[in-house]
Amino acid sequence: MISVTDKIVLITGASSGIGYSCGKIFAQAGAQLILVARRQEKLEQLAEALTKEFLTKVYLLKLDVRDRLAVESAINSLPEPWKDIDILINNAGLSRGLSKLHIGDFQDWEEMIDTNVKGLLYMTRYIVPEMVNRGRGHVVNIGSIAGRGAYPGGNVYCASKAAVRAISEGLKQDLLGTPIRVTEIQPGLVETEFSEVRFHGDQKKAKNVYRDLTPLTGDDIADLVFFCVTRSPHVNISELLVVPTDQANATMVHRHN
Ligand code: NDP
Ligand code: 8X3
Repeated sequence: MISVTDKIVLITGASSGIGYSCGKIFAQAGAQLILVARRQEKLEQLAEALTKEFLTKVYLLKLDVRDRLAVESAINSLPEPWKDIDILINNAGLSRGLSKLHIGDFQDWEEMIDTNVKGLLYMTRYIVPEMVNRGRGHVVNIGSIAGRGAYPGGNVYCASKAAVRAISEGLKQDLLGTPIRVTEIQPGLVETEFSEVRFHGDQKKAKNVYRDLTPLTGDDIADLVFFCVTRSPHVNISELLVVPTDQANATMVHRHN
């Protein structure tokens, strides 16, 4: 196992769910964190908690990953000690709606593609060249079980996560010959703000997704991210599918009544 003490870890989507949990586990292990999201106050709350509990050095970036110029400027203007990003966790993402494709909402589509695909590409494009120059780094992309096959109403979200899968595979190929590692994690059902966002704030619909089953938690996924990045440098975990015991695939779940 390799240590992440004093490593610089940039986490997108750190204001909630899986990204928030990643912040906690890396802070506990002594890493320094660049926390990225649009909701500054949520980032501040996490930063305050981590600083208090683990004396973590934290740099906050209020950033919309869909905005290429903002991403470019934010990464290029990181102060000196923060420029050397060792681990990039491309986690920011969302689903919007569960409509049939032929009656889908254009804005929902734009939001998913711009965030899940283009945002991930922008972060990668602006950060990985320096990893290559320094000869060290690890990129962890949060894909989804949805990227392995579509499910009814999932259409564009599934397509965006299939893109994350292809981008991760392609990045690994393109970085072959460098020591940079690439991992894609593909979770099934994780109870976070994800379903609330998908259903535009409808908490009842969101709760129903996890009804009578035991979903994964953000901490479960953070634990796997941490596992992947702390393997020996010659070990690259390329993809990792993880589902709750109560889930077999994107459409088959076991509910306890
Ligand atoms: P949450 O909704 O809890 O967290 C999503 C995070 O992404 C938030 O911190 C949000 O922050 C951030 N985010 C969204 N859009 C942007 C943006 N344009 N720019 C910057 N940050 C953004 O959901 P999860 O933690 O569940 O989701 C994290 C990732 O995991 C996503 O990529 C999701 O697709 C994936 N995933 C989730 C699963 C699940 O069942 N929950 C299963 C498989 C994959 P803010 O709103 O403050 O910007
Ligand atoms: C999130 C999991 O099955 O809701 O990516 O698409 S699922």
